[in-house]
Amino acid sequence: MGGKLSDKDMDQLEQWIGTGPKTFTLLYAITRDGCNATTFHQNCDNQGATVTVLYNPQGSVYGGYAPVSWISSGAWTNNTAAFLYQLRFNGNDKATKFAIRNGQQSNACYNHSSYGPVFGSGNALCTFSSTINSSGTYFSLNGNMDGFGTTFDNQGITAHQINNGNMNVTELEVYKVADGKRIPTQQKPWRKTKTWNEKFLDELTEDIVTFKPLEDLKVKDARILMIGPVGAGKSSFYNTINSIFRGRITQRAGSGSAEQSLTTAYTPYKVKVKFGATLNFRLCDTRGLEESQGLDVMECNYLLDGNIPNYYQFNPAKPINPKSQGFKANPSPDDMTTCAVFVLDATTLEVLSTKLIEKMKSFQTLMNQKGVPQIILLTKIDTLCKDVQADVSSTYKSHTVEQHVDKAAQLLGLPRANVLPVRNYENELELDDNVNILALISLRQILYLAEDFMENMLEKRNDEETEMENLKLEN
Ligand SMILES: Nc1nc2c(ncn2[C@@H]2O[C@H](COP(=O)(O)OP(=O)(O)O)[C@@H](O)[C@H]2O)c(=O)[nH]1
Ligand SMILES: [Mg+2]
Repeated sequence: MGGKLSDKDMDQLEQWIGTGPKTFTLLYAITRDGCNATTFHQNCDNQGATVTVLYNPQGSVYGGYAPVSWISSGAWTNNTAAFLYQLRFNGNDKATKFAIRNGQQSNACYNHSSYGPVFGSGNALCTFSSTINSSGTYFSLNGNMDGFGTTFDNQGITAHQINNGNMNVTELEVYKVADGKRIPTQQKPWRKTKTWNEKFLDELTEDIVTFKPLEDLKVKDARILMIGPVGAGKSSFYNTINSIFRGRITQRAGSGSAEQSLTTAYTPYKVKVKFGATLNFRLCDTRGLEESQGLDVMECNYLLDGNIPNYYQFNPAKPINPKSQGFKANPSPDDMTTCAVFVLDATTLEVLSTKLIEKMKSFQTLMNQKGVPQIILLTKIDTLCKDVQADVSSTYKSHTVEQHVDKAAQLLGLPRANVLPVRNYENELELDDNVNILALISLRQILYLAEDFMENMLEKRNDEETEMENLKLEN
């Protein structure tokens, strides 16, 4: 396997051949096997129908279809089904089939042990003879297309309009063509993970259940602060995580599509596992990020430092200040935010207002000053991509999701690795392993960053204490 021919190209060739679904197996490639007639015949003789494909440095792709086996006898193939074709010219799609002319079928292909693939009398397409050495980035084939149009119907197109007037190629491939249904080539994931199965789900669950903030820091629960526009899916993310650990769909955080933010209080939700234990982090729901009336920079600052009491009811008309009731003037490490999560709806990235983006950036400035790690949770990827909607396990293979991850990373100037796509539960009655895996991959990453932050905090505190000691000693 592993040829250059794309699925789309195979579809086109299959259509031109016209006798049903076909599989394509790479028999010969000059960059892999060397360019010489002997190897070509060793690999391709007696293999049945084949297609020869030439790729040139100008981005043109063309070749010929041989309906019966290549042989080394010096004989001509007599067959009406042979054809030449072009797929691309100068990098642009240009799909044309050049069928054999009436009465020319006895000159379809020329089989000779010292020649590579040859089509048509007088060289409609003669690829090469003997051995051709690579000239670095390409092979300068010694064939030609001088007789193009004699055996095959050229439809007014010249050889120049197919091979750019030269026989240089970056690759020449010969595929065996057989009846059968192709399995589309598996797309390479743009982000690698372990295989998605029950074992991986168990491993993620275990990592999260055993997560514990550093003992020395006296932090009981790591606070994860969720920030984002109304309707982005903050409450839904908490519900999704809580559902996973409860083993059933839960809806503790009210979610919906109200114009104004449904969530108006600072709610540091905890997550309970099915039988009793509580996990050592809190997912903190805040109110939305509307341009006016939404969470502002001062409030964000207080949230990061841990000044705002649990369940504090935000009041846009009366912003919180150090004199407000419950304001924690001396927050403990347990109150501090250890990781900030920007929750963004993947489908609205393009239409986020500049004001909103600026607001998030001003929050980031604060976070950077305090060293608080930042993550983007990209929600609703199911409505972005049909493949993901059908099967969440294709998230890291979806090109559409990848593009939106890139876009989100650029938006807030974060590394791509800090953008985590998720698909929240929104309309389900039953849990789904793949939805769980995707959500837990994200949550685990968030907890890792929170852990890094706490380690930094501890180191800083220890260093400060040592310095104080040293100062005392000096005096
Ligand atoms: N299809 C889909 N809908 C979602 C997803 N996440 C949230 N929603 C829906 O988006 C709406 C707003 O979600 P919500 O959690 O209330 O947003 P919040 O304002 O940020 O708390 C709700 O109707 C959710 O059901 C998701 O991943 N996929
Ligand atoms: Mg909410």
